[in-house]
Amino acid sequence: MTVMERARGIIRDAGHVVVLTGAGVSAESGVPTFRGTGGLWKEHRAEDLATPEAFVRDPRLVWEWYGWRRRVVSQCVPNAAHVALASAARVHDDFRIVTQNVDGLHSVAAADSPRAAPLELHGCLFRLRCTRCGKRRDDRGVIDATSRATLPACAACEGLERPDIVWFGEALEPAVIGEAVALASAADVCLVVGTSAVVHPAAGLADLTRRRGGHVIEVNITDTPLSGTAAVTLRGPAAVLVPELLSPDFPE
Ligand code: BV8
Ligand code: ZN
Repeated sequence: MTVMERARGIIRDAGHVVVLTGAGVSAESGVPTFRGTGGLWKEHRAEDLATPEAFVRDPRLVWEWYGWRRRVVSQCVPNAAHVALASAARVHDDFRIVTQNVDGLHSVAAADSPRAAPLELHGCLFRLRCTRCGKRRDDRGVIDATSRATLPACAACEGLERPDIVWFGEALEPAVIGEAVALASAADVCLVVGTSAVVHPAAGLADLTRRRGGHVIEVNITDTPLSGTAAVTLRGPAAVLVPELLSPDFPE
């Protein structure tokens, strides 16, 4: 039996499936990953810019980075992995997608089906939040980060707006991480796709499934801290392996 056949069997027999994705699921859509070769931007590390301290210190630089990422991501479309995951979530009510990504590509792939909509642990590049009154709004426009005065401002209170994204050192929305923990704890399978599994508390979700007697299946091009305890590790690109794993003969 091949590892793919073993993985397909585990998913076929599963009642509850939770999927945890990271930047690797979007790599073949052209979205730069964090810790791969494209992980740097103008010699800055993501960890240095994606923090509340960096935003207080230099909101213009942080918005320049996010403006660049929004421009890059707005040219990207869901790949075969996003599409296969959305299809499985559409037909199976106990197949939920939890993502660390802020690129919104799972949401685009699920566009017509609320059930296939992902739980976005770390927020979204295309949603802004007012730092003064907390008002949120969806926005796909161009960010003018040429000066502090041109940065996005709240229509309600004129407060400076920030990306509605969870930065390092910031807590995840309690309701969001609470739902993710509940899903992972109840899952028979946690399918982990394209994450280096170094960022917590997201990376800890797979262990919750395993500790409750569930199986972890990992899809990645390299080893990660989860590889040693996964029931099956599928080595290769997500856009190839995920559609094969969830192919049309996915269980009735
Ligand atoms: C918090 C938004 C506390 C930003 C992001 C233990 C417990 C709790 C916290 C911590 C802890 N240990 C450390 C911490 C602190 C920190 C943390 O985890 N640091 C790490 C770096 C050590 N965690 C936090 O700060 C979190 N907050 O804990 O708050 C708290 C509690 C109460 C009150 C106050 C505070 C917040 C974490 C959220 C940070 N924000 N994103 C932005 O995007 O701009 S995380 C960021 O990293 C992205 O969201 C990204 O998704 C995430 C994880 O990275 P990956 O997705 O895994 O991407 P990466 O590039 O690393 O890896 C890509 C993988 O894909 C690789 O494995 C590669 O091999 C693979 N791949 C590549 N191509 C393919 C592929 N696989 C398949 N196919 C391919 N083609
Ligand atoms: Zn406001």
